[in-house]
Amino acid sequence: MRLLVTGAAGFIGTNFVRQALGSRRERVGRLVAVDVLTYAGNYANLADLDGDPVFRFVKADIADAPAMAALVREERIDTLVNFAAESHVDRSIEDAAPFLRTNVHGTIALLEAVRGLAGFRCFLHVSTDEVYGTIPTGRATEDAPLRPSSPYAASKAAADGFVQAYATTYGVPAAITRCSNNYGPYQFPEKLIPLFVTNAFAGEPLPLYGDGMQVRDWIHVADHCEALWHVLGLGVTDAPVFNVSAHNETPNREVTTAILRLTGRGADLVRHVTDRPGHDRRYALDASRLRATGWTSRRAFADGLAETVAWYRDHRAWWDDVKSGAYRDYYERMYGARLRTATS
Ligand code: NAD
Ligand code: TDX
Repeated sequence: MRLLVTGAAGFIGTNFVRQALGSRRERVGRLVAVDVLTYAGNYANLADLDGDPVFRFVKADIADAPAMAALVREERIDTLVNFAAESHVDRSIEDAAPFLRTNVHGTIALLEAVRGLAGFRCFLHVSTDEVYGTIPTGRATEDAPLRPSSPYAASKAAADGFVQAYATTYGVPAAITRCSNNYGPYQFPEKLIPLFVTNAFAGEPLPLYGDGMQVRDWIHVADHCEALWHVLGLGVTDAPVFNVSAHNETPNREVTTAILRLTGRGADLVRHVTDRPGHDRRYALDASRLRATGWTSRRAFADGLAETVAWYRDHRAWWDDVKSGAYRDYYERMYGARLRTATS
């Protein structure tokens, strides 16, 4: 495979690239990692791979259409995995514009880059369960209507539509995965689990939105990455959608209690803060379609969470660095006033 991985220095991209050059190495002839290094991208995650003869890191913007077209030709790319995105719901509520630019225009620029490319085999587009909106009961199948609630989710739903349109109209070989909430090493501490784990270790408050009874369907990032390899191995090309889930719906309060136990902290750190506007109450995905092809998640949530907490305990320098500078402004903007008026 001659792979282009976008968003490679982010959370899931990093885990995917490290898996590619580790356990999946025999499948990889070339791996070009593209990332523009926004606040969420961290070159340090990949720095030790520099010097590996199959690996190349390129700092570039996926929305730069000429740069993407030149790169896929120069590197004779046959497989593209698109992780690059603005990925945080709360930031999309502050400002939707970067979400439209990267998640929609960026995806179109990548689709244009591979349209008609000789030898191209698959555009694997990494999407999300958020496109279905809240799921009050049961689990969403791939045929559920798209009802995005946040600007982030709307941009991801739009990008999914463009991938399907390019497959149908221009014959770009493609597949789409929609995964539930990931957790694991290298996740930026704006998302629930790494935020609460790092705050707990630092003895800082845990800002739980609303009543904390919102449900998310957690999957370990390594299980998600294995599902992506599995889909690449299916040889599908007409932009089918595959939900990816460990069928592990858990209320945020329960996740918080587990984090407090694993970090040795008490419930006095929890603050009930003003809820996120438009907050989806429950996500739950039905992954039967992918499971019927032979994939299954392998990591139990209790074990995966314990390992993840241990990773953050052992990588304090990584998150101390990430939580400095602009992060402090973000944190004050997002949580300052809410924490000052919170109930415990
Ligand atoms: P992340 O925010 O940790 O990483 C995103 C990466 O994309 C960063 O390294 C960033 O620098 C890069 N990037 C942003 N804009 C770019 C641009 N214009 N050009 C090049 N690079 C750019 O996100 P993540 O959690 O790793 O998510 C990766 C993908 O998986 C996203 O598409 C997201 O929608 C999807 N997804 C995430 C989850 C989850 O729980 N984290 C679940 C389902 C799907
Ligand atoms: O400080 C917080 N307090 C809190 O109660 C944060 C950051 C979150 N929450 C709640 C909101 C959600 O119910 O925790 C839950 C998880 O929140 P996030 O980590 O922000 O994730 P979510 O909004 O569910 O979206 C995630 O899953 C799907 C990723 O951010 C997306 O990129 C992915 O597509």
